[in-house]
Amino acid sequence: MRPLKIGITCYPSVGGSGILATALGEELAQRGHEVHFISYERPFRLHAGAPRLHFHPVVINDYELFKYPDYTLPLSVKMAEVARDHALDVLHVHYAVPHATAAILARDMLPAGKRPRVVTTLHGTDTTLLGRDAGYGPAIRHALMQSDAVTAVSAWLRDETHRLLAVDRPIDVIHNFTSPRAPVRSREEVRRELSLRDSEAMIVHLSNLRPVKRVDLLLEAVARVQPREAFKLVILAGGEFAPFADQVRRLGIADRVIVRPKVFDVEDYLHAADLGLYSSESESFCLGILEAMWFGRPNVSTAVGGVPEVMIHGEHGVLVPCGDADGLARGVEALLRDPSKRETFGTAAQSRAREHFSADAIVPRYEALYRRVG
Ligand code: GMT
Repeated sequence: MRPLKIGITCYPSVGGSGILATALGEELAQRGHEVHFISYERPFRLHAGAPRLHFHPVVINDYELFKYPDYTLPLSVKMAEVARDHALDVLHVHYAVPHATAAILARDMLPAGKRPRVVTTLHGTDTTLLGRDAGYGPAIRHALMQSDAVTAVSAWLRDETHRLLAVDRPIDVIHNFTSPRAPVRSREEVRRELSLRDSEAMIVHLSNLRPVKRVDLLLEAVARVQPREAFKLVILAGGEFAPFADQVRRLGIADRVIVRPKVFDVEDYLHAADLGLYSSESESFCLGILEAMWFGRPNVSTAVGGVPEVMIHGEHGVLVPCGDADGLARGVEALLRDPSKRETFGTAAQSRAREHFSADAIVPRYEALYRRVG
């Protein structure tokens, strides 16, 4: 079958949807397709120089008439331009707001026969947060109904979208995947950089620190873990940690928490970690959990949203009720005091990640979808 020409739009900033979209674009290009990223900045994990991968920046003009700079219109114009100039088969947008609306507008700007198919992938708060907002919900619903295909990164998110947005059309579930690079530094080198004692386990948390991640609960849980000198929490921060500094001091855990902002070599830290810890109040999937699983690490997490589709309680780690700081602390303690349980969970987690959530398991699902709507 002939290779496809695929436009991808996503948020280029640190977040799961941009990470997934970037990895998908790179995998599609490696599989012979021509991939065009369209966004206001180059996606932060997009490696330079890969063949068949292109980046088209969207220029936003801040006219004094506008109280707020508009992104949707210049994005739609750039989408139409790239679709026309490169004869795109598909425009695949990640995170519905405002990408799906811009794509529908771009498609409508083009003459019949020159219009790309629009595939919208829902990632989470586009439905669960913005979908509930009366100022966004109807526009999101319209864009989803007008898309040629809609996917969600978990069955939970699919169901939430049907429920919250009354979207009466099929939504395909295509789970996220991860295709991490091999770690560059050894476990020992990373632990040395972090000044971890041999007796200290490394708990890792990767996130953009947005409110939905409940970093306050994460810190509360960590403060309850005993013995307190048995671990360090390493936060790979994709957002500002400063708002949590007072809580760290108040809980007396400043010597237990290490923050590394804007880390790009996450693989080194995941490989060096002993377990992952997540406390979100909502997650359509939680890529951070999957990334730790890929490296054979168990996770302790709140059992919210699509997380139980990623890891199974008692097989790949520990799941506790949403908001349960004590439950998270007890889960961490159970894994810290039992290395063989960590090993068993980690091995099963790695097998699950590499079998169900690898690029080879997932990317062909997107390729088949593109050809189905094409
Ligand atoms: O929905 C968001 O908050 C944005 C997105 C992001 O960029 O961080 O996170 C969502 O997409 C990720 C990739 O599909 C999922 O792993 C996250 O669970 C999901 N976040 C939420 O649902 C809160």
